Formats: sequence, structure tokens, C-alpha cells
Amino acid sequence: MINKIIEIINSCETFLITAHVRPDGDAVGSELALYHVLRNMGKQAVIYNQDRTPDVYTFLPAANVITNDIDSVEIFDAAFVLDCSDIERVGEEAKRIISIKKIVNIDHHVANSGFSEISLVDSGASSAGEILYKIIEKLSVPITKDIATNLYTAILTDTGAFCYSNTGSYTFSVAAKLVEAGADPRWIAVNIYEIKPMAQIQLMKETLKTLEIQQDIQTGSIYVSRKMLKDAEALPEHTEGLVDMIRSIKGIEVALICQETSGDNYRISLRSKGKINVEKVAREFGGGGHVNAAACILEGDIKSVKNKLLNAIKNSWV
Ligand SMILES: [Mn+2]
Repeated sequence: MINKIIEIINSCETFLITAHVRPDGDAVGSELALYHVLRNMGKQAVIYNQDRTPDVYTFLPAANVITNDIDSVEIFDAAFVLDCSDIERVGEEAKRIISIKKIVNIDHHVANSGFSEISLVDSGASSAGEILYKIIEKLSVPITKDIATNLYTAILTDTGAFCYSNTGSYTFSVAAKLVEAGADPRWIAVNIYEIKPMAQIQLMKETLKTLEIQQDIQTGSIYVSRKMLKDAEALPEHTEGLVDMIRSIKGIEVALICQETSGDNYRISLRSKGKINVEKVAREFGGGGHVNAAACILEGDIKSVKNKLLNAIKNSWV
């Protein structure tokens, strides 16, 4: 399949690059790395995401080229859909994007739907960026500092800074090659982990007050309302990392955050230390992700939403 994808890269001229809604470091880093590769090969490329790039990733080389609108999809010879288990994950433009002649899917989610014939899916890979590296190293273009910085960021963020169980020796070998190619681990880490706006810390203070621990199922949960976001002058993206903090508590196996989005809608992020498969829990509610990190959307008042989740987690223990 790698050869088929390389043939598409070599033979096509105009590319659409896209990834999932609420883009994360893997989505943005992989998109930008591929963008630099294609441009360095003299090709045309457009990166489209439904949602804006979180501020934390705007330091990435060429992050400013990412657009949140597409006019016509007819101009594209091929589309790369990155870090998506299903075409619907790209958002409202899914129908138009899927009409592009050649669709290449590069992904590492457990429950990939196989929506594209041309796909490189490896649920054992740390990140879409790690899979993309395998393709890029076979192309006849050098891995520049800009490409390396973007791919390193994709891998760093999706492995929780090389802490998650998706981190293997291959992940480190790719990271090492990216550092050799110019990625600066300290500079990238500072840009990602050490530039939190004060609003994010304010929000953390408020949400930690909502922490509840269910000892019997070793689960910790927190809740973020729209009012909390507003009062802290924080953005929805500033809840990033909160759920990981809850997972880090001694004796906690599962962490969840319920984030109010609109009306009675909650976006749920789930984390596990490894004993519970939270991907299965999320899938029960129409979501998905990875064994130790998953997400879903639930409707209802906060009490019933939490109860449904805690019940599902309880059932996963037996
Ligand atoms: Mn990913």
C-alpha cells in the first residue's frame, strides 16, 4: 500500500489535506508535514480543517496556511484524510471531500471503518504522524527541519510526551531521526507544554472543584460548564490535559471529563491507565478512539450523563 500511496503522490498535482474536527497535535502536525513534503516536490496543497487550529499549535511551521473553508473540491486530484477512523470525522464537508477522485486515509484508530480503499491504517502505530513518516522516508525528498518539527509534534502529543503505551522502540527510532533532521525537542516541548495562558489555569482551578471520585470503580470525574469557560475567559481547547491530570491520581484507573458544549450536550473525554478499555466505553455511546484515550458525545442533564458513563465503566470492570 505504501507504494500505491507514493505513486499517487508522484502522479497527482493538487492535493487536499484534511483531518478530524477539533484538530489535535497529531492532526495538525501530520497535515503540515505532508504539506511541506508536497510543496517541496513542486505540488499544490491545501490544508482544510473544519475547526480552527488551537493556539498551542500555531507555532508549527506554516500553521498559517491552514484554512477553515473550501470553495470547490473539483480542483483536487487527491485528498489525504489523516488521523480519521471515518470520513464523517472531518465534519460537515465530509460528503464533498469523499467525492474527490482519490482518497488516501492514514490512520491509527482501533475501529477504522475502512472508508477508503487506499489506506494505511495501523492501530499499533503511536500516531498518524508515525505512519506518515514511513511514507515520507520513501519519497525522493529530504526531510527538512520544518517537516521534522511537524512530525515530531504529531508523535510527541499523541504519545503524551512518550508516556502512553503506544510508545514503542520504533516510535523512539522515528523521533531520533526527526531530531537528526532538525526537530528541536526542547523548543517544541516549551511551545506545547510550557506556554499555558493564565485563563487555562483559572479554568483548571474551577474544574478541579468539581472532582468526584468513585472508589469502587477507581474512577475520577470532572465537569466543565460553559459558564466556567466564560468566567475564566478560557477557550474550549483549554480543557486539554485536564482529564490526564485526573488519571494521574494514585489509585485512579479511569478518568473522565464532561464538557458542556451546547444545551444538554456534553463532550466526554475518557482516559484509562490500562486496566479498562475506554475505547469500548466510548463506542457504546457512538464515539471511539484508543484503548487508553477515547471520546464521545452524550445528551442529557449532567447527572444522567455521568450516571450512564459510570455505569458503562462499572460494567467494564467485570
Ligand atoms: Mn492521532
